[in-house]
Amino acid sequence: QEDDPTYANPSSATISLYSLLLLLSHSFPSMSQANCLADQVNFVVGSHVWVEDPELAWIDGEIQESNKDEVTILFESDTRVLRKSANMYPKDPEFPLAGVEDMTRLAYLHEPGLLQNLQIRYSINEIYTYTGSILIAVNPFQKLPHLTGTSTMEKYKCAAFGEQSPHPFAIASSAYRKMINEKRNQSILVSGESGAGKTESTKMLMQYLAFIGGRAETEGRSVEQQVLESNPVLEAFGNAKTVRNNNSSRFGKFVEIQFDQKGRISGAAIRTYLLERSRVCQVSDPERNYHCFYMLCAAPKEESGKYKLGDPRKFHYLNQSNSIELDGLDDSKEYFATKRAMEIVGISSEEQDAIFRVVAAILHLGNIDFVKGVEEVFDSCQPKDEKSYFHLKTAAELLMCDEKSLEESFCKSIIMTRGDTITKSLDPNSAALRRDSLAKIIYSRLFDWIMCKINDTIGQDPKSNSLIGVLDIYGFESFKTNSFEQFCINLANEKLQQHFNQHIFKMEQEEYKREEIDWSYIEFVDNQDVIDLIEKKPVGIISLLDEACMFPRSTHETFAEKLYQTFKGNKRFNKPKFSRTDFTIKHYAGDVTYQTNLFLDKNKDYAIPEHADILKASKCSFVSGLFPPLPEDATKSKKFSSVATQFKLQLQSLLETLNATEPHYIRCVKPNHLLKPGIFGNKIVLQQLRCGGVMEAIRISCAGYPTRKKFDEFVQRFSILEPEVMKECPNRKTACKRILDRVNLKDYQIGKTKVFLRASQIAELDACRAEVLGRSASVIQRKVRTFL
Ligand code: AD9
Ligand code: MG
Repeated sequence: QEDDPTYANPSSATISLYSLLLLLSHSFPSMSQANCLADQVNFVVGSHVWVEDPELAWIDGEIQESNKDEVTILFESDTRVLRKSANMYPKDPEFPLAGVEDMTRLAYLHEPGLLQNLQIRYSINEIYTYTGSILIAVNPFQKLPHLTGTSTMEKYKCAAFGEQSPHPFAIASSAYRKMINEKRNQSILVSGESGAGKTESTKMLMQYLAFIGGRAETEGRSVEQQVLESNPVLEAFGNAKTVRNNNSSRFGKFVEIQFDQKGRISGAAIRTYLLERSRVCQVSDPERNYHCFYMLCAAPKEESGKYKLGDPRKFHYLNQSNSIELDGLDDSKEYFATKRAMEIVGISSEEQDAIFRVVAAILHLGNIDFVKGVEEVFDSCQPKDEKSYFHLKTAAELLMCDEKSLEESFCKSIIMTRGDTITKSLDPNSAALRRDSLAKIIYSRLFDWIMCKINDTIGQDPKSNSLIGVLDIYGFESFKTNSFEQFCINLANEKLQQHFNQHIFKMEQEEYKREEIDWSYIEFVDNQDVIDLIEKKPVGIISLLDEACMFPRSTHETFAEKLYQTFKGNKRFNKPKFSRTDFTIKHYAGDVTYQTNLFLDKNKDYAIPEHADILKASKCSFVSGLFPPLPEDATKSKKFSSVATQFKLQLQSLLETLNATEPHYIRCVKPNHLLKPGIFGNKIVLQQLRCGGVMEAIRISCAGYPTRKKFDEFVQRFSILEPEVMKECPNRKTACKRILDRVNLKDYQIGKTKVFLRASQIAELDACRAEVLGRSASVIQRKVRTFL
């Protein structure tokens, strides 16, 4: 089963976005939007075409007959009669057997050609391919030794970009060289859907940068080693098994590596984004909670015993799922590896102990159940039984806080009114929710602490003025049900997409300038309107959400109602017909419908005051340090901290950083949902190329001159159209022009080294060529026959 049932298919929406993303200008009025992508088909009998197929995306066949409206096509499995208006593209008759390393070298730059190229290369374990300067990386789901290791890094160290096969090392090498030579900060943006290979690619980039920017071993424990070891530490606390990836990063990450005058790594700063908190308390089968919980349970008895841990199946936060052990992952080994990495990044053994105490305390908190209380009060509750009291006591001991107050903080709520406080008893359900919210806030503070600690240890180099940033961030998400997390993730993707489009657009212009041809015809409309819908102040979705969170009587229904009123008529916003609380956003990569029911809860980022007070008073300075006091004068709106607004600000600052760098892009692609090697699902890949902006990049290029051929290549392929051309024109450039004039092509351009052709022109040239070849073939046949 190749299709992921939970993944909505946004392809139809994507097609309608052709018109939104690119407006072709006046100079191209007759061409339909869809056509800009491809070269028109010449329905010549005997020519090969790609035909859209609902299951396989594209299949190729040969035209057998061509009538007024219909064509008969012979496929490998059958023959079909199709209307000429069906989606068809010409197939390159000269497609290289092993594919091409750079898609822009394909004669036909269209979806089926791109897919064919990636598939051919994947089948021979060439998982990396360029599209111009973008690297596409298709996850091999197996170790490929010919693509890793020091000897491979050595190869890229001395090679100019394009000299060696496509590879993340080539991207890192190019970024490093540009940083040194042009004194410009660089960034490498890695994106793709879950399990596509972002984190693995990021680690390769960091490994390569540590390799070229590292010190000799004799110089002692080095910054680069700490930078590399930050990965396993963050993975232990921020990664988990999900249905999509056994080692899924549940946070985004931007690592800024700083270099000194000599190009050696001198410091680093790590920023993380939006850790998924709900996972701490809620895991659905067959997923797992964060790796660190299982590691600690699997630690040697004397260690796990210290925290009163043991079999993970005994803990509610872990046993909601049956997935406990993972194939190929030894949690007890991971425990030691994580401790070693923690030591390298400067986390002392006392601090490690405190971290593990907090992790264990969270598991014990999860095992406190509540039942209705014996008090004669409406809605009261208390811990359920001996076992629950034991876990409450253990959690309090591990957190070094007062057990009784902890219990009360779950079972009672203190309501502040003007000058008065009222204590309200809670029902068992509410108590369990308060328990979970404590677990989540502690865990997220713990994760932030670890990140800050790593940053402190590695240290920033104040003198550094050159850096390379590496971004490993979740790709566009569209599931059957989408909540607040998908909303934030997709906002990040909209912003990065805008950045990407602007960059690709600029690169195109630069190529045209280099070749000294006219580029004034491309107009480009971006996705600013979606970004405005989400984050514009004072009436973007985030502002309205924050407002709803601050207003005590708001519910998700009133929030949704407010959205419907405010964005009625907004062409990026829709209210689904049969829902009163969902809303749909028309994203660049497709429509996504969000369920608002948990939006308000998930957006609130504060510890319940009773919880904060208890933990602030902890005898363990590590625990109390996780809850610093709020400034006295903090107003209500300052006290209210919104996850979405924080994320929006983080994204703003990330984009400011990125805008001051020269970007490089790696688009990771997951070829199948079975996480197995050797399976390449056309539809799955295509959808990711669309969501990842690869199709957009190509569309931008199609708006101009998608086919570029070096003079040499052009003459080689088409001199048959003007056989004497080489004799008469010693200059290749004039030879190209002669050939083009001969077939009467208009509107092409000749640059300094290449011929630039419009979208359908290569097909016209090929048709002429096929005709000439056909004619000469029949002449030969005739001659042979006469001879016989
Ligand atoms: V997520 O959004 O964090 O859930 P990623 O980061 O995109 O996702 P990851 O890098 O973790 O995916 O890759 C998933 C799995 O694919 C890895 O655990 C490896 O088993 C496998 N993988 C990915 N890239 C490579 C590679 N270059 N070589 C071998 C790979 N295996
Ligand atoms: Mg990852």
